[in-house]
Amino acid sequence: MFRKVLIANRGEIALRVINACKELGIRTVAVYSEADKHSLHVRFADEAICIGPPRSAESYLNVPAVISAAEIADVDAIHPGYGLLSENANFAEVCRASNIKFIGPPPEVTRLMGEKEKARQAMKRAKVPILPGSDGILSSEEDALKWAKQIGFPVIVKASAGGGGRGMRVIRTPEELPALFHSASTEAANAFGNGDLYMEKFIERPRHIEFQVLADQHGNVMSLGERECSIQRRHQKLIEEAPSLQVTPKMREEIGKTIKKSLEAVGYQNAGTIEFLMDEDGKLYFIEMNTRIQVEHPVTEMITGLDLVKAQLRIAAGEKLSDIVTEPVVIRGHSIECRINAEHPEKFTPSAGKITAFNVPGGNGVRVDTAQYSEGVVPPYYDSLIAKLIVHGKNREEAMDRMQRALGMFVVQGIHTTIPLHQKIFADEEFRKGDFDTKFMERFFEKNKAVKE
Ligand code: MV4
Repeated sequence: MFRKVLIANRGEIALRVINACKELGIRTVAVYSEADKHSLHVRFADEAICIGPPRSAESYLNVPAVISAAEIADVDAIHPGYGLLSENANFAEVCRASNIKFIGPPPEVTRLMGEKEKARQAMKRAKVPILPGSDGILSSEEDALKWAKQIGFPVIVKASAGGGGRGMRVIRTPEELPALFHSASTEAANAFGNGDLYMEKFIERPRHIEFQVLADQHGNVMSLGERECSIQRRHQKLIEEAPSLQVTPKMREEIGKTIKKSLEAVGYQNAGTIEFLMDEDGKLYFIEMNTRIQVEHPVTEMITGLDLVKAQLRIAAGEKLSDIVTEPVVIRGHSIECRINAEHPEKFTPSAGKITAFNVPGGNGVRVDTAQYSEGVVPPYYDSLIAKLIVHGKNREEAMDRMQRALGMFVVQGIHTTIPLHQKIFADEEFRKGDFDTKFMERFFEKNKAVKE
């Protein structure tokens, strides 16, 4: 096992990794920006090194600064958390060249999955179901029109280097194709430095369902079931749950087997998530893969009893999956996570500042992952996630009732948060039935006549 690990992140996930390291007897090194001097990840790590000014580009995303800290502290490995450098293949390569273990997949695999169109073709070869779509990058407007006619309108063009909805356009008629093709490509080129687009059949009301996987460094891959992540707004997830009411044990097993084969074929390692869209007929189609630990990993931990971050560390240290997951994985009960963001609950504008009062709920079946505390400050420079409220119950009903109880006891004063929004969602009938898709939040705001912009 590693002797010492640097955590190249901040906030709740930095603390989450520190927790896992402490339980495995690993020394921890925090890095922090000037804005995070009083953060809990700095306080609870064994050592802490300031790596630069507040802006992420000058601190948490500054590869030479992070690597220098790792060398000064003499660590064996770096855990990147999520976001920031976690899916940066160049960073993983620098780690490799510096003889520091990057806790994640090899850079080659990260790079493959980062090129969405290549990832799609790789999954297709491995017999994972994909949506009807273009065979490769669209070479021109004419090529796009040819594919659209073959696939059938509506179609969607997506940036191959993309993610998060940028460089994406839904095209419903041949007439609107030229303008949308060019605006998507320009947007992608500006955002990612690469204007390459591919095309898929557009699903009007998909559900977003993702599968958690673990893979060791000896070629063994294991699927840990799915999470339902359709409750999103502007490509930001708000609520995640596991298992999905729409995935039957048979589907779970079949998709699990296919995933296992496909990730063995690409040489996947460590934790990862395979994203699917579910169409109106309940069929699942691969859309992309995330090569990191995700924000919503706790819901999978709650229903499987596994510790995914500890598993990441043990895998990276060379342990076999069969020594980490020693019993058959059984899905127990139901888990839901609410993302508590420092945001105006309806306008979704960031709300930075000092937290004047902070009461975290607890009790049976409640888990809170946070790095916030009373009198602490939410800086304006970073992601607005300040806490994750996770519940576990014997079934979805109990989990929802527990969430409502816990939301009512979660007090955050001094800044705006999404807590009131979550309370309204958990009182919504459509949500409680579990019958929703990725358009749920649009309908929800319409129903509640809330301020939209
Ligand atoms: C789609 C789609 C419908 N059809 N692909 C949005 C982000 C990106 N990762 C994938 N996205 C979508 N891809 C096809 N072929 C609809 C979306 C989509 C979406 C997906 C998941 C969760 C929320 C979403 C919100 C809007 C659009």
